[in-house]
Amino acid sequence: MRLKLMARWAAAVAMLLAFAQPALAEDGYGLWLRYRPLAAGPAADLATRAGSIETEEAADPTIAAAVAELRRALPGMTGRPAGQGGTLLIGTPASPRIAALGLLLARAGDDGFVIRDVTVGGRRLLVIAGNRPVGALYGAFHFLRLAQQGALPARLDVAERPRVKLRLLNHWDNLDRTVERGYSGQSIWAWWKLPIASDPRYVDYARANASLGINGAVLNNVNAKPDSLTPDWIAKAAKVADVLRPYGIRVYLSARWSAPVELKQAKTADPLDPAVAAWWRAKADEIYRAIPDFGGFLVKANSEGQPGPQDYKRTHVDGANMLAAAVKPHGGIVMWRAFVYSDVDPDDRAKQAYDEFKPLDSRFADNVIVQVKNGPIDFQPREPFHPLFGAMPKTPLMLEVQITKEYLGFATHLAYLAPMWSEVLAADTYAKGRGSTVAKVIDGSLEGHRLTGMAGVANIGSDRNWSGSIFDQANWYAFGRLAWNPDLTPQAIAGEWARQTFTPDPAFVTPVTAMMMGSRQAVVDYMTPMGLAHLMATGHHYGPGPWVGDLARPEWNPTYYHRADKDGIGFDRTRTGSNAVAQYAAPVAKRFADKRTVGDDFLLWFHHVGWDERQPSGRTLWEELVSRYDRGVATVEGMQRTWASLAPMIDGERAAQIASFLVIQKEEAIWWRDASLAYFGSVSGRKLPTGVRPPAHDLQTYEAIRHPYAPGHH
Ligand code: BDP
Repeated sequence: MRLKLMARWAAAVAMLLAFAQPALAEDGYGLWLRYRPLAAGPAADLATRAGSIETEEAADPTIAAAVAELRRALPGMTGRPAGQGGTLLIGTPASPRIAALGLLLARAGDDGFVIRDVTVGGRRLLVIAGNRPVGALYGAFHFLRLAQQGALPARLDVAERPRVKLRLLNHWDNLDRTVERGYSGQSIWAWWKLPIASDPRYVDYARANASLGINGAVLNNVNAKPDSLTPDWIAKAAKVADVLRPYGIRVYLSARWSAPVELKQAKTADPLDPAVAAWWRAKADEIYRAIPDFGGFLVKANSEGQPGPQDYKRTHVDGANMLAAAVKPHGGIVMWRAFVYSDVDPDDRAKQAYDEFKPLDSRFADNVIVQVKNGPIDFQPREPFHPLFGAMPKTPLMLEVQITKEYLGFATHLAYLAPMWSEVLAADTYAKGRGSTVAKVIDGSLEGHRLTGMAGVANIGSDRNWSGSIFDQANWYAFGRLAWNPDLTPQAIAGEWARQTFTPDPAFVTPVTAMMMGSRQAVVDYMTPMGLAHLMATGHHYGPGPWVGDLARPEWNPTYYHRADKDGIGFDRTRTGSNAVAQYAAPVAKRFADKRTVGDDFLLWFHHVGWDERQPSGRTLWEELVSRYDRGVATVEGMQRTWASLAPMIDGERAAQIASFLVIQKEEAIWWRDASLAYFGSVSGRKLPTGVRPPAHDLQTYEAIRHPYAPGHH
């Protein structure tokens, strides 16, 4: 009996030790690469299998980076000095020991890896191999991802390869180190000190990206300055490229269309003018001399006042193909953005990209890929998938999502975005019948495209915790994981992130994952429920502004998007309205066009609905909206409670920051709810249902709120 008790007691202590976090300073800098001590069992197992790291390719910088990462990680996790225990061999078939193993590396493709426990000469060996060094590097990070989560399978046999070729961060970073829509400090690129002084942070940035398989970074804002193409700035970019290169990350630049004119080196930027084409060719040659593996250009043209080929009565094709020809001899590409909305007032902004780009299908050069935002308007908390995904079969399309939370509460609101991105990736375009998902469009499998990609607008800055908040790190993480494999589930990604970032203890991971999974819907509910969109305040986009209706262009105004009047609310995009539904394949259009089948996520996106129209719940639309705003606030309150119960399980520093940000989120959720209800109540003339808390202030008070110093706007 006593023995039994003692055994139980010992087991309990072991459990406690297993999950107890040492009192190490945790400020978030380590991201998901913390490599903290594992529980005794997994630590011993890891040491037995990977105590000493060996390679025959140490001269390769990428293999060297992989070995360095393993050596940095393993002693911390196993609690044993490096060099003891079992052997981990890493490399490519260039290594005779690896070549001899016959690992079936075809499964790894160009960029993937195989991780296997094998037995050689009676000795057990753990092998991480790729066909190219970068694959081995990804394999090393994948191995560490598995190990950090607690327990490795008894026999490892993993083979993975990325589904998408270009897995890119788009930095909206300006040359003065401000960041457009950035909420995490300054740009991490300390341009002014480059190219002479680098920064150790660039290496940690590269490690974090490589751990996810991110293989490219556009360094500067899509609203680009011509200066970034001058020799001085090319030298700075080249220095960054040198640091990122061993980690398999290529550098790209956003190009300003009118650069040749603004730099006073050409009289025009007309893409069909031979002198202009020659200027870009020479510019590309110059860049490639400094950055031999330069990835290519990202271009925002004829959108939001940016210059472009249309200024010369030319098309996106003329522009993109001219640039593509300049980088082609060097193997570069052009990512041409479809995010266009121009100075001409469209009847429905949601239709413009499709109208402009669809007729151009099949006309782009083979090293051009068109970059399409997830939804037809602009990174709103929820949008239907962009109709172009089902409409340009002959053109490679890449998906652009926004990791930085311009429209989802900046850095302080906890909103895990993987559910939003997965919703789009899983959306069925019906372009070639059922199952033609956006994921299959962007991974090239639907139409057999080889140039494929996914880009995320980075949320990375100079803040010590990189992303402005700990939970925003999960969005960087989730972006990389989904770009690697668009079919991973948001739930699984949240789990692996939480285990590595905090602790593998299921008592923590299960509730935190549930909290993350519900967080984006909460934002939808308290900001823009039921298909509403673009209701934020002007300029900085901080807080609610549904009443704004006096801006110069119609489609800048929230009133343009919600169309609320005394009878109803919502944008009629059916045949009786703008007919944007017609841009979708027939089965999708049919579903969206019918109020009974569209579903309440997109009801007001596609329909103008009477305030008193009954919803499936039995409530009127007005009552339903009210209940959504309340649900959003209640979810945030629930998140606060969850966090209060979990916080003691992690370090005080991160726990306290998260708790304080949840206070901000709750206040702002209430602000959104109250201001929106005050406004829509005044427009509709409907009273709040009994028992519902009235807004704290009157409408005028909300309308008068100004925030001239809100971050991120330039
Ligand atoms: C909008 C942002 C703006 C960007 C634009 C873009 O408000 O700052 O320049 O997207 O994607 O959402 O180009």
